[in-house]
Amino acid sequence: LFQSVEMAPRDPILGLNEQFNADTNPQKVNLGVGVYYDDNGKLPLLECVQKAEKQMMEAPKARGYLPIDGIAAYDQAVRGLVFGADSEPVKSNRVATVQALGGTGGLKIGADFLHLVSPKSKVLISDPSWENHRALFSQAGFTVEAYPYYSAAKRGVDFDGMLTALNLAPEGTIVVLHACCHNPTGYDITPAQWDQVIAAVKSRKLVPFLDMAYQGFGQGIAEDGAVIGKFVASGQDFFVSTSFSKSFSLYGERVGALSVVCKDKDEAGRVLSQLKIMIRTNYSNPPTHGATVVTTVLTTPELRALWEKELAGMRVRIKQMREALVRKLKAAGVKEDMSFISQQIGMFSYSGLTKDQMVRLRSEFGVYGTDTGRMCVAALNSKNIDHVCASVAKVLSA
Ligand code: PLP
Ligand code: TYF
Repeated sequence: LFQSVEMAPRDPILGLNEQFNADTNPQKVNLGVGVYYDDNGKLPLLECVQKAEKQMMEAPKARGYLPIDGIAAYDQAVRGLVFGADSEPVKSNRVATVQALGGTGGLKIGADFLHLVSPKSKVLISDPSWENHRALFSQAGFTVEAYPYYSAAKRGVDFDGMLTALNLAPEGTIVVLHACCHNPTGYDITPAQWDQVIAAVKSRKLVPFLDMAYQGFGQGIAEDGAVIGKFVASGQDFFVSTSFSKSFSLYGERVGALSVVCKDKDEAGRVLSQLKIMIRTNYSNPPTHGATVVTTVLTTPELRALWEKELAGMRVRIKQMREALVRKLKAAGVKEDMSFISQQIGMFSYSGLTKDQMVRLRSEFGVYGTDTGRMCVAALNSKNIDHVCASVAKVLSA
């Protein structure tokens, strides 16, 4: 049975971790995977999470099966965060939300459901995008193509290219959009450009699928979520996947969600019933711990305020690292203008370095980024940044 099974390629990002772990260079720095580390290079355990867990331990609960769509209070808290508790679609009960296994789980439930209702549609992802977008929608049975997004020449978004591609897409095409903090480039479109994208998507009758994995890492929780309000105002049906992996530093708990904005309550009820089948046939129902933590934090005013403060702390530290990177690269002798790094947003920087340069960074200096030149700025700290800057300067100078 397995004789002809071929070895699958490693995940280009997660595979780097294995290589990093095996590296004996004492100065090694992992800027590969998109994970936020604090200034001591440690994965943070947020105080709001610790307090919520303490509260949960004080009144321990048995762990029965959860409903298929997850903890009701969690789904409600997600709707409140993503759309606003008093927003029209939430008040009208026309948003179907299910708890999911991370943002990836939300995307996959959405992809499986879309394949059920619209199997012939094509999926468009950004060029480049988080590679799992392509893999996941392909695995769900779709043909996946890309719309132009990043222009190396412009060091920014090829917005004309993006808009042209959307305007040429056949009706029903599913368009995956990064709600904020574009992965991998670090370049977002402006609010005015969002208006144009939304108008194009609506007039071409495309199906928008917003991936929100970094809410709070750009400008702020509300600012980063503003695009959702714009889609609601445009009066379209759309999908939103939510991830709390980064914003709660709860990577391993797999806490996320999928929300589908429908025309009315009746439609949302029918959509929810189908989403539940997708879940039921995959893993029956989701786990309790992470979602209970997030619900406790989001619904307890002091913990919510603490979370917002801690998330702001992560956001501000990343911005400081971007500025330090620009300054220290210059001080290390880099002639090119690297100020674009502080115009980028979120956890990543597309550095503009070539594959050969990235390979040299790894093999000669123990500095790990992806072959595409992406570096996770959120893994820089006051102790490793000088080594990173000196290494980049050496690689760029020869
Ligand atoms: N979408 C994007 C753009 C991401 O960068 C990530 C990162 O992991 C995810 C989705 C998946 O999030 P999660 O780890 O919660 O599944
Ligand atoms: O882009 C990243 O680095 C994160 C983490 O298959 C990640 O989104 C990377 C690859 C992957 C799953 C998560």
